[in-house]
Amino acid sequence: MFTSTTMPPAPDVTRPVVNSFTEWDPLEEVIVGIVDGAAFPTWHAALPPVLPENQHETFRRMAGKPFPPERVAAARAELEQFAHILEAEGVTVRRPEPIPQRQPYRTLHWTSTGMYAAMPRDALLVVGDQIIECPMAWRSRYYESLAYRPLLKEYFRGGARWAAGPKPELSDDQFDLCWEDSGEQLPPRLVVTEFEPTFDAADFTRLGRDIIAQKSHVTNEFGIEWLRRHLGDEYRIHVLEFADTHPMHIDATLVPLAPGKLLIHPDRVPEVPRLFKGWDVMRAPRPVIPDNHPLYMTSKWLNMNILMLDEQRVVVERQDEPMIDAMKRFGLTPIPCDFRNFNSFGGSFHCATLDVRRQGSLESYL
Ligand code: DAV
Repeated sequence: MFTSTTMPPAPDVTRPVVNSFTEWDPLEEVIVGIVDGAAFPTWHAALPPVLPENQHETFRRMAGKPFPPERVAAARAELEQFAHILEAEGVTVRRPEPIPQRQPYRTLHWTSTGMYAAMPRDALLVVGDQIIECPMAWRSRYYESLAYRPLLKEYFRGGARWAAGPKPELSDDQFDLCWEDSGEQLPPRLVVTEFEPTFDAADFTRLGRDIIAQKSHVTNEFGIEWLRRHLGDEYRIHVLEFADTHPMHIDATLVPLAPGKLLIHPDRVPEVPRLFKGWDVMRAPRPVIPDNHPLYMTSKWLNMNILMLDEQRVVVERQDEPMIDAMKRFGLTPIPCDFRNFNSFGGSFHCATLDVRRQGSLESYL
């Protein structure tokens, strides 16, 4: 286990401790999530719109109970391997501190238990030299960012800007309690209302001055507007709509790989958005995860959820040969890593990480 108390080596070039403007500038420091104590969340109306149909019964039955220990152990081992691979590539790896996930907490309106600190990409957004704690829409994720507080404090002391979206009440007004699946209808009916701002960082993808966002079952217009105003005139947030009937997180739909290189979901992005005119576009190959492999929270399109170490090197799931081949054909250098057991918990390399520091500065690419 890597500890987050070891200080990272000082970088050769003085740049802010938090510095990341894109998904592809050369990576220097990254937070990798942990699955310690991972538990099924308390059942709530926000879950069924995004959980796979075949998991609803399990989530209702197992609410507040730990995920199967053998699955947690297998995912933990893959996370360790992933961390080793990143270190071997010259990246400093940091880890959150485990916090109790099954201990009930309460607010004025409701009680819940937690879930995990496996996906830093959802809870924290890095834009330039600032790190933002997201106002997440799931009650089970209300305190998730606490696992990262030792790191946030350290980065702040090191000169980073540290901010947080307004903590949402997540009262019943925040949710469409009569939500029903709108089937293939687009745009889909979303479970989150405009009561207060909510967003997960994973509904945004960064290309320097331009940030692409989507509305989803966790990210509302109010949340996007809060972020737009918070970031100010230096950034342009573009809200795109995709052919995704159950949107939650953009990072298995539209994935910028490098300047001029874009990976898209072949069905959810039937037409390349005009913003990307002139870019080389690769349609993701169909995922190869077998049907009997448990995916508690997502579709199989996690094959797209890659991590760029720079404009060339990309971490890809080892068994995902079609994606490895596609990346090579696209001129990239895939670094294979076993991650299928981690995938069960709802994400892959992009979800499991937060790029705290990359080289580079604020530029325009669109
Ligand atoms: O395709 O089910 C996965 C994104 C996870 N952050 C999907 C979305």
